Amino acid sequence: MKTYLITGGCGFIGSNFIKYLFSKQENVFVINVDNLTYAGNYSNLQEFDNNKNYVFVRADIADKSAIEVIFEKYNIDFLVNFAAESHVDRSIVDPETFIKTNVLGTTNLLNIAKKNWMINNSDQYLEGKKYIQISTDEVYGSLGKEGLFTENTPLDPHSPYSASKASADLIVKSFYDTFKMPINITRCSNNYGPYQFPEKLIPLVISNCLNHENIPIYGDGMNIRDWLFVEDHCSAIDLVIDNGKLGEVYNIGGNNETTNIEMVKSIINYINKNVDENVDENLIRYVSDRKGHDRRYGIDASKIKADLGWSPLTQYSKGIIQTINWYLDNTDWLDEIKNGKYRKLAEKEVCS
Ligand code: NAD
Ligand code: TDX
Repeated sequence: MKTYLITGGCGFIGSNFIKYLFSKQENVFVINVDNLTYAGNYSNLQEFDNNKNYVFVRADIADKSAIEVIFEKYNIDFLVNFAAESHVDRSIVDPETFIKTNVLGTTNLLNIAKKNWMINNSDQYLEGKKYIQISTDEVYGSLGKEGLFTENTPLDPHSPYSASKASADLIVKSFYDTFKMPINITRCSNNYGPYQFPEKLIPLVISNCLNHENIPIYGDGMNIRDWLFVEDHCSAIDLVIDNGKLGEVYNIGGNNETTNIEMVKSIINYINKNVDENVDENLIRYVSDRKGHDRRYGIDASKIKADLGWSPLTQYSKGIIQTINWYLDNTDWLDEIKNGKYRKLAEKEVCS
């Protein structure tokens, strides 16, 4: 039985990852630490309420005593850090919150994991322990028309969000270089799928289509993102946890680049044909560009493919339809997430 401390498990990718873990093997114990910010939804994992191998703890990853108590109580094998402030637009308005969680929170987790896993202040660690930092392709900055990000591309973040993630990556790396702490860092491209907060482009477009609201396109709509179905991200992380070589960074991506406007139009057209003929491209509104807007992301995932045998299973054309249909089937989730009902429920009912 392996014990996973998952942080940020009530968010988009974390909740998909916990579902993935339990679907793949029953022989796991999961402690989900999440402080339920606006982006965290306790209800995403309510199906595990009565699972004896699942524990939810409401805590901030930057809270020393809360994290220490968890390490005292449980014999943690893997710490997988998903917890983060994750929205670029919010980081432009309020950078400090991003530094607190993404940089100081990560440092706190590293310090406490090191203290608990290191043997007698040496470079030796208890067998089988590992810290995995869930990072992003945004740390590499922006690409021109040609080329892809490899693990050796220099870090060149532009937004306070990506700068905070790059800072965290460097702190994680420093714990490997200085203390030989067992770590991996993963850097993934844009994810899409169920349970994504509707401030991010894909669920925002679906939600606005359903409500006949305008769809804001930043700048000329020609920025390019490399989309990966969230379950394929989860399978890659799972492989890195089990087989990633200590100290290594692994890029993860779907080799599926598209311009924002092309992607938005394809969603609108699918909804027009299959759901509501009153939804059409007239909803699109070109608005001022995001400050510091990265033009193009594209991941070279050849290292994780060659070294760990990973490959994505979901084609974008199928994954996007599956995703649109998930939001259509879960309009209650969309409505209630917007008014924060699930978070309020958790505040009342969940112990910390
Ligand atoms: P999200 O915003 O949906 O979820 C973040 C979760 O972390 C929420 O449940 C929130 O409550 C929790 N959280 C925030 N601050 C916390 C704190 N101080 N203490 C405890 N919990 C806290 O984010 P996501 O899209 O699921 O992203 C998860 C991770 O993956 C992030 O680290 C992000 O940088 C990275 N990532 C995301 C994408 C993407 O496309 N969404 C791509 C690559 C990497
Ligand atoms: O209303 C919008 N209009 C628009 O044109 C929004 C919300 C976004 N956009 C553009 C900006 C980006 O070019 O769409 C693209 C995607 O935007 P987001 O969904 O905000 O994602 P992005 O900024 O690319 O970052 C995402 O992927 C990498 C996640 O939010 C990050 O957490 C992850 O690290």
